[in-house]
This record gives sequence, C-alpha cells and structure tokens, in this order.
Amino acid sequence: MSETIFTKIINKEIPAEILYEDEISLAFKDINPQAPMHFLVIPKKAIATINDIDKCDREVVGHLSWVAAQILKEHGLAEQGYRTVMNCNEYGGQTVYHIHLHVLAGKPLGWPPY
Ligand code: U5P
Repeated sequence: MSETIFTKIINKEIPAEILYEDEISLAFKDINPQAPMHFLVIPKKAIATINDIDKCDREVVGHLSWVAAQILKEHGLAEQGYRTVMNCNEYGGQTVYHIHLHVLAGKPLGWPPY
C-alpha cells in the first residue's frame, strides 16, 4: 500500500507528540483534538483500513486497545470513561488510510456521534 503521513510519524520524519511507543505500536496526540484528551494509537505495520486486517494481525490490532487503556490509566482518565473509535472508509469518515484507534477522554461524550 502507499505510504501515509502516519508512516512519516512512525519514522520520525515529521514531529508528533508521542505518548507511547513499542515494537508494534505508536500512540501520539491528535493534531486536531476533539476532546480534552484525544490521541491515536496506530500499528507500525501499515494496514490501510479495518477491511484490510489480516488474520495474522489480530494480536497487533488487539494490542492497540491495550495501549489505549494503559495511557488513560497513566493520565488518570480510565475510570471516568472514554471512547475508542476506528473509522473505516468514506462513510466512516476515514481520512488517513493507515488504521488508527482514536481515543477520546476527559469529558462526557455524546452518543450517537453525529
Ligand atoms: N492527524 C494527526 N496528525 C497528522 C495527520 C492527521 O493527528 O499529521 C489526525 C487528524 O486530526 C484526524 C486523524 O483526527 O488523524 C485521522 O482520522 P480519520 O478521519 O482518518 O479517522
């Protein structure tokens, strides 16, 4: 697949406010936050959309939620609650074609999200 801006963030070619990094994932603050705390957790492996997740990626994708919870706990935001969202394709509002878990926290969030 073609490279996205998130590959450049992974490779530190463009700056991001990184919250967590390990061998398979990276978490960084969203540049256009929609909540007091809004960050993205991405796999280092470039997977374009949820539709492109392979069976062998299941552990990596599950890991993203684990990373999200660790960061929220560290920041004291886990207990009050939060939302994780992964948008897919046009109707889902996806703009960057490298899967990313949005994590929104720090205020009560409305539902449904439109
Ligand atoms: N975004 C960043 N940094 C960038 C480019 C995009 O944080 O360099 C964020 C946007 O603000 C947006 C998200 O919230 O990536 C892409 O979300 P989605 O619309 O693809 O779900």
